[in-house]
This record gives sequence, C-alpha cells and structure tokens, in this order.
Amino acid sequence: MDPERLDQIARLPKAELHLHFEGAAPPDFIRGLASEKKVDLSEIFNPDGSYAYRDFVHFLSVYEAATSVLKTPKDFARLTTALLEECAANDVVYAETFVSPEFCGGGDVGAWREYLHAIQEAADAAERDMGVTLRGVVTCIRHFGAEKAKATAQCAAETAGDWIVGFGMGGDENQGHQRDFKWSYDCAREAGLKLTTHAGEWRGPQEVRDAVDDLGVSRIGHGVRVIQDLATVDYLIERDVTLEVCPGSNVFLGVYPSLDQHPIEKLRERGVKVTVSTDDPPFFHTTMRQEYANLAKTFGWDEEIFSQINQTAMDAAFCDDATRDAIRKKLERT
Ligand code: ES4
Ligand code: ZN
Repeated sequence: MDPERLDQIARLPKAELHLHFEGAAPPDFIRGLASEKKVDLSEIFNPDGSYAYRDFVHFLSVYEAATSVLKTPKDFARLTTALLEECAANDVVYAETFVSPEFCGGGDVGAWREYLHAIQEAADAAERDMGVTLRGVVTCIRHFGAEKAKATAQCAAETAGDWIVGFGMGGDENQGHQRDFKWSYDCAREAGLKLTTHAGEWRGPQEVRDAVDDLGVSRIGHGVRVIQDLATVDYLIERDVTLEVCPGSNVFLGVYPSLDQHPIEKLRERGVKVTVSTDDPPFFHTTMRQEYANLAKTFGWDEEIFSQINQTAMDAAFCDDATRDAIRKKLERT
C-alpha cells in the first residue's frame, strides 16, 4: 500500500475500548511527576527514556512502580488531560479507560469519589476542548486477589452512572480463576454496570469460556487465544461477545511473533466481533494510528473494514444510547 493511502487510513476517526488509564501515561509525564515528588524511578527507565521491563509479569511491576508517583486527585486529573491529548492526536473520538480504585485511594469509597471527581472534571474540559469523549470502566486487579476486588466492586457500584459505565478485571491472568471474582461481578452487575474481563491473552480457550460462563461478561479483553479451539470461537459468536483486541500489545509482549501471525483477521472472517485498541500504548510503543496503519498494511484492511470495526466497538460500548448515537455520527464523518 502506498504511504499516502496508509496515512489516510491511519487518520480515520476511531473508537477505542481497551485502554489502561495509568498505562496511557507517557514516560516523560511519569518522569516529571517523579522528579517533582523527589522519587527515584530510574530503574524503570531505559537510557533512551522508554519504560524498561523484561516480560509481562515484570511489566506489571514496572506499571505499579510508575503508578506509585500518581498520588493526588490532581495528579490523576493531569493524567486524564495527557491521555485525552494522545487520543485527540490519534483521531480517537470515543475511548473507554480502565480505572483502578486500588491506585486511587486504596479502595476506600470516599477517597475514590474524590479521585473520580477530579478525573471527570478534567475529562469534561477535554471533551469541550478536544472533542474526545471518555468513559470509565472500574477495574480490579487479578493478582491483588478476590478480597481486594470486592472493595473495588463496591467503589464501582457506588459510583456507577453516566461516566463509570462498566466493571472489568486486569492483572496476571495466570493466577486464580475467573470464578474467584464472581461476587464482585455480581455486585457490579446489580449496580447496572456492563462487564468485561481480561482472558485469553495468556491462557487458552477455557479461560475465555469461563469468563463468559462464570462472570457473564459481554466483552473480553484480548480473547485472542480462543483461536486454538474453534468450538469456543463459535461459542463467542453465539453469545454475541465482543473482543477488545490489542494487536500491537500482543506482538510487543510476544503472544504472537508478528502481526501477520496474529489471529485478528481469522477471528473477524469467521464472524467474531472484533475491535481494535492499544492497551498500554507508551509501554508497548504503539498508538491507534500505528495500529490502523499496521492492520491495513498486513491484512489489506480498507475504510469499509475499519468502519465495521468502529461500528462493532460502538455496539459494544458501555455508554448510554444518546452518547452511542452521537459518537456513531462522528465516526461516520470520514
Ligand atoms: C494490566 Cl493491571 C494491568 N495494567 C495494565 N495493563 C494490563 N494488562 C493486563 N493487566
Ligand atoms: Zn489490558
């Protein structure tokens, strides 16, 4: 594909459903906060200034170290603005971001409300200035355990509404089981929240099936390893589950050796609802523009396919219907 065509595709308007809030923090932003607060974070950066980690589990600990300098509601408000500037620079018109009360007040509901207020205020201002709509999905962290997740779910339930629209789980998929978090998911569902969980990034098809059967999610973060069992692929189609696929993240972390070996196209062709996101863009050296360009280059995706991908994303988005319709109109304007 010629560079001009690729550039055209890279600039299409986009919806993004899978974006970790702290994972969207540029290294310069974190380094700046660390120096303001006189915290030595030198061990988490490479000499060129990028984040340094060896593998996924080490990534999670570097992520937590980076997050440790985000202390006050104001810090999180500044992060919100930085995240939305990055969305705007990538033509993203709607994004859902995973926010963790664990990092915002340690799971205390009163503290969480203050953080959330600051985040929402910054998001509202950025929506006015930059035209990007952001919504939050409260996310528990699997390797922190099921007890901590209960407090997170209660924070989610207490603040469910127009802005906090969903509940999810990230963290180390190789620990425990989806069913360990059933209480938290039931609590979130009863509060009216929509549900997603990370599954099938590291573990296989059974984990994806468990996510649907044990937690009742309508979306799955990643889910790509489901390709190892076509019966489970068809089960996702039958249950109308949408996958939040993050191709660049999967390639960067070595889930697949290269994009041409990534199953997103096979899943899409078979009829699975797939969407495209960046996960933790500065950590995985990606952006939404790069994701689109790489998919166009590798699989020959054109405007028509990206338009379908965005429609799928808005069908599966957790926001209210008025917001959904308004965003659909923006996405149609190419
Ligand atoms: C994650 Cl807890 C967490 N944070 C950022 N990215 C992730 N991917 C999976 N779990
Ligand atoms: Zn993720």
